[in-house]
Formats: sequence, structure tokens, C-alpha cells
Amino acid sequence: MKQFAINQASFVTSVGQGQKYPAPLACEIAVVGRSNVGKSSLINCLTNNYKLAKTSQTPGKTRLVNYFLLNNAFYLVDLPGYGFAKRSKSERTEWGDLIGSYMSSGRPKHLFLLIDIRHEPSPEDRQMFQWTLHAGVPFTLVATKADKIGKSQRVIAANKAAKLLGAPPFALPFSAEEKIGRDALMERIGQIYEDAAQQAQRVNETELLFASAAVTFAEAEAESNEAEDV
Ligand SMILES: Nc1nc2c(ncn2[C@@H]2O[C@H](COP(=O)(O)OP(=O)(O)OP(=O)(O)O)[C@@H](O)[C@H]2O)c(=O)[nH]1
Ligand SMILES: [Mg+2]
Repeated sequence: MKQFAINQASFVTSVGQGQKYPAPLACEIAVVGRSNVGKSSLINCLTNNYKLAKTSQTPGKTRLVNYFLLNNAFYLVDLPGYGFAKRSKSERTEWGDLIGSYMSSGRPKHLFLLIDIRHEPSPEDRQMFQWTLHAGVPFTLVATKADKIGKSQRVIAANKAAKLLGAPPFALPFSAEEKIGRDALMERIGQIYEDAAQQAQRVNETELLFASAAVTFAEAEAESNEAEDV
């Protein structure tokens, strides 16, 4: 099978609380995780464009729901992170409202849940995971900053972090810095995109089927009315 590749990536728009999302596409994948875990860096690594999503050593860089268009076909969405200690109570409420609206919007078809490969998941990570289960959105666990630990320990550490999160014990070790796990994640995106495109096609076909059935039904009804009039 030909390897899935990203050949186009551009910024679309930033959405704040109460603002309109861009016109929906068949596939939308969102990147979720605590502040500083490497969400924006992952997007830049996947797209090979290190200026696309703004990254920073200071947590809290991404404050809005940022939409990126890939391959002129689907969205990759960079979400603001949680667990940022210096945030005020009102900022936390704002974050909760923004993410809550997004998660319940029906827009994300898949979530990349990011956890730091080196640390035990935080209570907020666990809460986010529960939120994901509740929203019923399919997800892939990604263990970031895999370059920070030895090669032989990566899979073990990633799976342990997933288990501690309360999820099935599988997470993909990933490093934006050293492109570890990039090919595997790319393949995953390819599968997600294919599935979403097929699903959209089925919905279209069903709508067409119903539309043509409605026409046939109306014609038959008109004919029977004519017959009654005779
Ligand atoms: N060593 C290493 N550092 C990374 C990796 N990915 C990201 N970083 C660093 O971690 C810091 C935070 O990265 P971001 O991508 O801005 O994190 P974020 O999750 O988008 O953060 P917020 O926007 O605050 O939610 C930056 O200093 C990155 O250079 C990685 O794979 N390895
Ligand atoms: Mg960010």
C-alpha cells in the first residue's frame, strides 16, 4: 500500500468561545493534552513545517482552537492545553468552556491524546481521558518527548503511561524533536482519513437514495391521484 503523505498544510482560522467553526469537512482530527506536552510541535513535525503552529517553552502558548487544513482535504486541530499552574480561575473556566463546547460539537472524528512519556499522567490527564470516553470520540494515545528516554525503554514507558491513565495499555512513542513514531502516526492519519471519507460517502449515498425514493413515491402518488380522478 502506498504510504500516506501530507503534501499541503496551511493555517485556516482560530476559534474562540462562542465563535463559528469553519465549514466542516469529512475528517477532523484534534490534538489534545496538557500544556507543554508537545501538541503544536507534533503538528509541525507531521507537516514538516516548523512555523505552522506556534510553539513555546512557556506553557499556555496555544489559547484558541486552531484549525489547519491538510492535503486540501481534512482538518488537524491544535487545542489549548490544560494543567497550566499559572492560569487564573477565570482562565481555567474559559478553557473548560472552550474545550467542552468543542468536544461536544460533534466535529472531532478522532482525538490524538498526548501524554508525556516520562511522567505519570496527571489528574487532569485522567479527567481528559474520561471526558473523551464520555464524548465517545475514537482516540489514539501518543506518548511525547520519547527522545528524552533510552530507545529500549520507550515502548515500555509509553504503554505504562497509557495504563496509568486508565486506558488500554498502548501508546505510540513519539518525538517531534527526533521524528520518532512519525511514520506510524502518519499511517494512522491515513487510516482515519480513509474511514471518515468512506463514512461521508455512505451518508451521501444514503441521502441520494432517500431523495430518489421520495421522487418515485411522489410520482406514484400523483399517478394514483390521476387514476382516482378518472
Ligand atoms: N525534547 C523534546 N522537546 C519537545 C518535543 N516536543 C515538544 N517539545 C518542547 O516542549 C515545549 C512545548 O512544546 P509545544 O509544542 O509548544 O507544546 P503544546 O502542547 O503545544 O503547549 P501549549 O500550547 O502550551 O498547550 C517546547 O519547548 C518544545 O520544543 C519533543 O518531542 N522532544
Ligand atoms: Mg500549543
